[in-house]
Amino acid sequence: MTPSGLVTWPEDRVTAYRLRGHWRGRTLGSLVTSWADCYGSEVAVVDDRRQLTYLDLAAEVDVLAERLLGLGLRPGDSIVVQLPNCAEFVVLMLACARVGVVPTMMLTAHREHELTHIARHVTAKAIAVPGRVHGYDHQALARRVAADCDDLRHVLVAGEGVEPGHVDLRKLMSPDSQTWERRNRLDALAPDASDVALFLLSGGTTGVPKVIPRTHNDYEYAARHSARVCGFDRSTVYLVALPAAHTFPLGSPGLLGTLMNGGRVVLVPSPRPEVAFEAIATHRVTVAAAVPAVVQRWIESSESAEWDLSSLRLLQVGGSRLSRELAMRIRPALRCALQQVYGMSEGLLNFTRLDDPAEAVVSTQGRPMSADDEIRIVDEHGRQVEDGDAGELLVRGPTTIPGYFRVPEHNAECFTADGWYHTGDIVRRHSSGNLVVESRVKDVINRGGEKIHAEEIEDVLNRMPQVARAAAVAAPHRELSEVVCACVVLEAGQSITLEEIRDYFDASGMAAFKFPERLEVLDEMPLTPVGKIRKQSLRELAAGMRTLRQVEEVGA
Ligand code: OOB
Repeated sequence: MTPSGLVTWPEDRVTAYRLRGHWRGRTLGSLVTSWADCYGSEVAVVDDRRQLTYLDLAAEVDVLAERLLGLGLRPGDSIVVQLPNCAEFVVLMLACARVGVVPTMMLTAHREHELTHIARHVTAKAIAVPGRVHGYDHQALARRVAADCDDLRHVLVAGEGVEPGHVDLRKLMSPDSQTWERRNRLDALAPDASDVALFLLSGGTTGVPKVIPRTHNDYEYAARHSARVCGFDRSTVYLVALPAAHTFPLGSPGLLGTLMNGGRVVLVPSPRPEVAFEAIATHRVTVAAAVPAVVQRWIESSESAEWDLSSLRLLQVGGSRLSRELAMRIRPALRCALQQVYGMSEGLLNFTRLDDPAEAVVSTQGRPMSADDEIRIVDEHGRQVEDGDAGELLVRGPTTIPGYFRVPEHNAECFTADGWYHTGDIVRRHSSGNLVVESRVKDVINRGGEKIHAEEIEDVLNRMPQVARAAAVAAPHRELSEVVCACVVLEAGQSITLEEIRDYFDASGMAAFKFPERLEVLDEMPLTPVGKIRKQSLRELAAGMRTLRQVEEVGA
């Protein structure tokens, strides 16, 4: 059973995707048992506490699935999942899939503002958190969120010191003897493959939360087919160093694509070079996924590192634009092949292919995974541009959602009547046939791969008593590519510092990666003739290209 408020694909495309064998009618939960049958005592999942074979994984998934039902959770109910990279994350996500409970994937960096907003939007019945991470008390956070969300009844904790009233997730998943009866019972309860398997988040949590419902059918296809494109097989040892809740390491092909092929998933809590390199050396990792900001640090550290990285065959890079210059340094420094991944949680996945010419691999962001991904590159009037010209990318296909969850008015803006999703990315087609991402039209700041909606930052800035009017734009940053720049006009007689702004964001319960890192105090907001804030002028100002006076003169 799927939660209401869901936009579904039109019947003709459903039929086509089934007939072509993309959508197989298999739920993610049902895969776990077939993996156990195929790969049995091979190691499936490794984290810093333990390792699980495929048989262990299936046993824990089944036990947890049944106990989730025992807590009163029902098919279609959602659990907000805020777990770091650990085996419990994998077991919980698959246990949910086994019985049709829907995990909503949040980041450990998220705080009260994000968690409460999203928990309410999906009517979450439970929240899963770690104990402490870097000294931060997630149980206290979960308690505050639960107090603000009427439907949220259970706090599940994967960690030490589980507090009274909270549920110990590790105990909940510890298997008794695995019985065929349980397996059969759960098989009989399996959800429909066209139901929602998980909710992903798109960047911000503005007034209109963009929660992305991914069905079993489409997510299973994305992971399975992308694993084929990326050459995953039984020898694949895949490193999850980015947050596992992000669709890149989760299902593009990520940990799911690895498990589907009988490979091994290694989870580490952070992409820091010393942590990732130790895991690569210890577990003989063959494939890793990273964002450009992480690649930069890995390359810099590889020169002085004493770790043996010789097992690494493929580095997948995506999430934000990889410069050609950085791309060129990957093979000499890390001695592995590069694959660029231009994807989106909304579904479409583009990859450079393993046999693409070297030039296309370093200078393009790849092409769609599926032969049935339809793409159009259009100008501002929605007309197709000349081949090779830049325009906005529109897409529809077997992995691209037909709408966000419970936001009909917003869907009318982001999707055309005939189902094309406006990606907001400006792309052009390269002579190789691959796509190059040039810029974007949507008002998003891409901080090292984390997407931040400008509007969300502006809402907080505008609440500050010192601020008369505010705008948030991207300021360029050498490593992270972009950071948040707050542009403010002050109330008469007021002053403000970046420190004060950051403290205010902290007190508002915002995730730290959204805190402004640059501040421009302006006498007046540059406006367009219709009175909208002229963001382009502010971006140029934040880039230190011109003074505002010059910008106004030029841009008037
Ligand atoms: C991935 O997913 P999201 O949902 O966090 O962000 C999607 C947006 C894209 O629309 C684009 O603006 C940007 O992130 N992006 C890239 C890129 N990959 C994503 N921009 C330039 N170059 C790239 N290679 O970021 C995501 C999802 C699945 C796989 C990989 C990344």
